[in-house]
Amino acid sequence: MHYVKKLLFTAVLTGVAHVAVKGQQKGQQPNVIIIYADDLGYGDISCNGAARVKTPHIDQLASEGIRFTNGHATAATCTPSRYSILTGEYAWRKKGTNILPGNAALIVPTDRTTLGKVFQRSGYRTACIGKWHLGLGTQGEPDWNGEIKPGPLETGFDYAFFFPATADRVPTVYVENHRVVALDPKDTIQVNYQHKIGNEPTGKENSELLKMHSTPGQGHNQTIVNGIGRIGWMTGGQRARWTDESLAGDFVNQAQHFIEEHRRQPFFLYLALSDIHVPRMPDTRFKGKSELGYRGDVIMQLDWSVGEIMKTLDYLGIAKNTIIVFSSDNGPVLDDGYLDGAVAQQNGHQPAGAMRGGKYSILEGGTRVPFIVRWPGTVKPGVSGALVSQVDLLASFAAMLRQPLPESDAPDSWNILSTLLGKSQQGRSSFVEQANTMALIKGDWKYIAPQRGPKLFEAVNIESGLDTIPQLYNLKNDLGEKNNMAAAHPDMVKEMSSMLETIRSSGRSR
Ligand code: NG6
Ligand code: CA
Repeated sequence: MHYVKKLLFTAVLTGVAHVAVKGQQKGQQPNVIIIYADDLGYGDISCNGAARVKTPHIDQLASEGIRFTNGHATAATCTPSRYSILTGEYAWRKKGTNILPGNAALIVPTDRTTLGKVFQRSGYRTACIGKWHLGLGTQGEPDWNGEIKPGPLETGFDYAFFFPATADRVPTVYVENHRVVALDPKDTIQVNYQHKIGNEPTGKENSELLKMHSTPGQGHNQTIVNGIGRIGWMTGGQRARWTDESLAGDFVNQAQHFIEEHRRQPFFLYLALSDIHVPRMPDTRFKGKSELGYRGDVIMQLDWSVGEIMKTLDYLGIAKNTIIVFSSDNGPVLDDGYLDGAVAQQNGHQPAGAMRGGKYSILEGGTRVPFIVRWPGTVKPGVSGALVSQVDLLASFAAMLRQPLPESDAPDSWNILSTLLGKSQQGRSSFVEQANTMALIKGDWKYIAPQRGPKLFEAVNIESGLDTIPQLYNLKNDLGEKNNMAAAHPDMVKEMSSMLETIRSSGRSR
């Protein structure tokens, strides 16, 4: 007994020492982890002012790094923002990059530099874990029961563990590399986005089976999986279906495993968490724990996930050699199709902070999101108001790794490495936002191109920011975009609209 105990004790001691010394080799290129939240608003984290929900781990990340107050996704929805972060190109340059159904073909080019390939070329091991939503296969539907490719492995990742689209879209299964995880070959998967297939209950016909109801008129009432109606119909793959309550834990486990396995070599991890996208169905540890309904609970869950990643780095002794970038793919929404308490229990919480608009909107709430960079010991903690975007990560990390970028690739990704690392307060001088129309930010000014459309997206209760007349705002004095100054500054409107046109027609802004 004594011997066993002693042996165990020694093993633990040497194990830890081993990890701490070996894990953090001097002069090694830093590991990079991008933690990409889904639909998290600027004001949803306490370091950006949220008072009704606490995010201690994200706050810690911010206090140990740089908290950017003018950091952007390129678009106000998921697919285009993710397209941009991985390709370094504005998504509006490429057709078919709006919100994809769950059976769409891959939209990321396989023959161009991607964020993952930048790291691969420098000898990093790369992984994509979490939500994909960039399509799979070449055309038509991918073969869910066979080899699912091309996908992440063909666009820069050595390893991938993900779900295909969104948590509210079928197929609700995990894919590891090219295969659905735990698929029973006798129970093949079929997916359809046009009409019902199979005879499984749907939210529309069997609402008595739902554990969370969809918002009337907002769809989400097709095949029921795990007591939740989804977008799209699916049949088969029973054993392979995920449990929503376990999504966060499953992705964190996979991430921890990847980090631990690659702790001795440089790695790049793109960790695209599903929180806080709908359906918001928190693990029991978080269910009912916030004052804001399930939406607040999954903010706590997201914060927990971030904390687990930070703890893993500490435990392995590689925190100082790991850059973490934390951000979100678009702004916030309360009711995105399910009655999960987000509206009923808003409790004064302002998910977009002081900004107008949110997900789907061209107003600042649409793309200005949490944006934190931490690199302990190298990046001096602070707050930065520099204009930075996720589209710049590709060129910036390429610069860090001294990778030349072909002229034709990543046409909108700017090298702002020194800004991201806090050595410069100067970010991009201009930036294009996308949500049903386009907007150009240049210095303190924002110009929104005229576009017909509803003023309010009623279903989600979010101001669209669309107008048939040009809009011009001074973001420095008017972050809430209340005072349209276009009529008073016709020259500025002319200058900015023609600059936007040049960026559009020239095919590049880098
Ligand atoms: C919308 C869905 C919404 C969400 C969104 C994609 C309806 C009515 N709404 O079409 O629930 O899934 O697509 O969100 O179907 S994103 O964050 O992936 O862009
Ligand atoms: Ca999203």
